[in-house]
Amino acid sequence: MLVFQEIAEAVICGNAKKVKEYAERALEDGALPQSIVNEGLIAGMNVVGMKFKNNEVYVPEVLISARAMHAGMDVVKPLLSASELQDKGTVLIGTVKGDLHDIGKNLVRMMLEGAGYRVIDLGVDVAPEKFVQVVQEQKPQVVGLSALLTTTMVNMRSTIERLKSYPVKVMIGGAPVTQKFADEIGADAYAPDAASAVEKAGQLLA
Ligand code: B1M
Repeated sequence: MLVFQEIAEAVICGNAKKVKEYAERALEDGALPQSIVNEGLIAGMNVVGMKFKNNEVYVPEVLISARAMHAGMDVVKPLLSASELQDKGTVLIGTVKGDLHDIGKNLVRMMLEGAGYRVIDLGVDVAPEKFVQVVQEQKPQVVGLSALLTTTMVNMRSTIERLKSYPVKVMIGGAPVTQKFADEIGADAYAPDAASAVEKAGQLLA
């Protein structure tokens, strides 16, 4: 359907008004809400993710595209059943204790949402006990930890230790984090950027 391509292109351009308009038109024309999400909104965000990974676009453009994607989600969300929304799995995400940086974490959240995951975002300065509490309550399949300070990376280790007895996979990321560090602390995955985080989440949930 041509309108899916138009939705995707409007997401890529970050045009929230057009995304909303095209999503409404698609519904009027009989398109399925899930198809609007998959073939329009997510398809558009996938392109943005690849461009971000290849340094063809930068943080502001990704944020603007994510906002446009959310404008489309607002149109279709009431029509999607809870099961459809949660189809791809749930990711619990937060910046670890002592750390207030959230720009990168928010990008990861938006890219995951754009790829069709349900994301529970605990915000910043999240204590290991809080992650455990929400894992018990919400039963996500993946927990994502972000840290931007070398001094707070240690809290990734303590969070992973506390999550060991739960059936969740842990993905970590943030500027000072490396694959070597992830291996050392027993993380299941490391992602250097938001687009890779989507890929890694897919692998962890496969
Ligand atoms: Co801060 N800060 N900061 N800071 N800050 C850094 C990180 C720093 C490198 C600056 C520097 O000195 N050059 C330095 C850390 C040094 C170190 O630890 N070695 C630093 C410092 C020291 C501090 C304070 C201690 C400063 C002070 O008060 N003396 C203080 C600490 C506060 C605290 O957290 N307790 C502080 C405060 C702040 C602000 C509040 C002013 C602000 C944060 C605002 C906010 O986030 N809402 C801020 C900012 C903006 C930065 C810099 C400039 C930019 C960080 C950023 O947003 N990058 C940063 C310097 C820099 O990096 N150039 C710096 C853009 C973002 C898109 O990238 O977060 O790396 P990033 O996310 C990427 C990937 O890392 C990855 O995907 C993202 C998208 O590609 N990723 C994941 C991130 N999380 C992931 C999770 C995943 C997977 C991938 O899976 C779950």
